Amino acid sequence: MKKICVIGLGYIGLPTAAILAKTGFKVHGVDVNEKAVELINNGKVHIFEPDLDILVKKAVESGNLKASVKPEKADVFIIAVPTPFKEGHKPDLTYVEQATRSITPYLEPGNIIILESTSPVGTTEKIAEWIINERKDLSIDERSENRIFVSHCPERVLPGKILKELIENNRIIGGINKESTKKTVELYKTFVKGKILETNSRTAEMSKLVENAYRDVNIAFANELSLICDELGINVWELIYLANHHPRVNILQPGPGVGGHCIAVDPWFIVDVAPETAKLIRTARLVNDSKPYFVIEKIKEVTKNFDNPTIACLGLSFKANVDDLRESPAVKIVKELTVLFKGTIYVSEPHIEEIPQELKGLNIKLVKTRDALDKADVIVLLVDHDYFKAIQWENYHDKVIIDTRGLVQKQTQYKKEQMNLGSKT
Ligand code: SAJ
Repeated sequence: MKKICVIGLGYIGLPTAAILAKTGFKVHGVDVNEKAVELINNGKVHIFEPDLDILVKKAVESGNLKASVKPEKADVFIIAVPTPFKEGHKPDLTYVEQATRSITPYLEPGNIIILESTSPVGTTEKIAEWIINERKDLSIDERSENRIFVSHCPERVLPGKILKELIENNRIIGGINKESTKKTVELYKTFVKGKILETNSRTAEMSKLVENAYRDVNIAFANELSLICDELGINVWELIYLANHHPRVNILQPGPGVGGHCIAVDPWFIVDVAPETAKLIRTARLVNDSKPYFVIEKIKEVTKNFDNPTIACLGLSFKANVDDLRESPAVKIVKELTVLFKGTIYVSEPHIEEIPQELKGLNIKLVKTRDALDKADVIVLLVDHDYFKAIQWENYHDKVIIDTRGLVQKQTQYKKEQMNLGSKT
């Protein structure tokens, strides 16, 4: 194993490619985004992830990482492309299929093909099938001389901590057969410090889906509590803080909804194959998806007494300290506010420099946080960025604040040293 071709240079593919290059492999990264390819070849990055820019720069300068829009022959092919859902929350495997078909002409006996993308059960076997159907000269029979190896090694890294978790997390590796698992384990052992757990491809696929569904269900529990507490006039942040002092209770934090490309998507892949049985998983999705509408209702309620309120929203990303806006509940809320209110909606998002495509043409102005705070009658805090935690919130007590993350309340109502500001999430 000397050369590795990584298909998809996004939040998973690019850090993986850069770490493999640092480990000493020759890495050929592939992406359909020509601008990203050009940036990477110049030692720059097109996404924000702490320290990724430094790592990519070094990898490119070392000569071990280069990017292109086309695959090349290699010993290992890693597929790290998106797996969104389409109409009816059905998994959309278009990108995985396109990635597979793009590498098929370059494959040779002995090659290892690894799927990192979170995928519905059976996808790794499908990849093998697509390849073999097109390349009759190759085989997945473990005894054949022309065999190729195909496995799933689901990515498990947390955006914001990707570089650390890529190395330190435990990994699950499941091949379409034992030999595929073994070959893939050998590769990951070169850079993973965590445990490497072996299984088959279907269990590996399901395991990743279950991990994210587990988190989704737990966040839904916190979000449901926030609705119940609102009805009962109880402070949900204090409630969770207190309940979490039980040795076996660890309730997560409510928020404006669940975003990102993983937790808001993956549980549907389980619901899709077990629609009658996956009742709790489906309900959790619905609870979390409905939370932005609850926030919008709250904003409507508090603005009733204003003639023409100036509204400022803090944060657009799907969670703290990242620039990723995918499936972000904050974006959904801001968008809806432009429909409900005539005035300009002021938005402050320290991690982006221009209004995202989805919000372009709407009555939104991207401003500095200080300007947003000064201008607003109503402040809607949507993301708990460290940047917003540093604000002295008591200075804004004359404003109406809708705090969807409990950040202001935690800072002003309890002593900071008493409250663990979200570190359990
Ligand atoms: N959230 C809450 N309350 C919480 C925790 C999170 O409202 O207490 C919200 C966040 O604000 C965000 C969403 O949930 O909108 C998801 O954030 P997250 O930090 O829970 O997870 P992701 O989507 O960034 O990453 C997850 C991780 N999965 C698990 O923790 C089980 C990560 O390890 C996976 O690699 C990633 O999904 C993925 O790519 O699948």
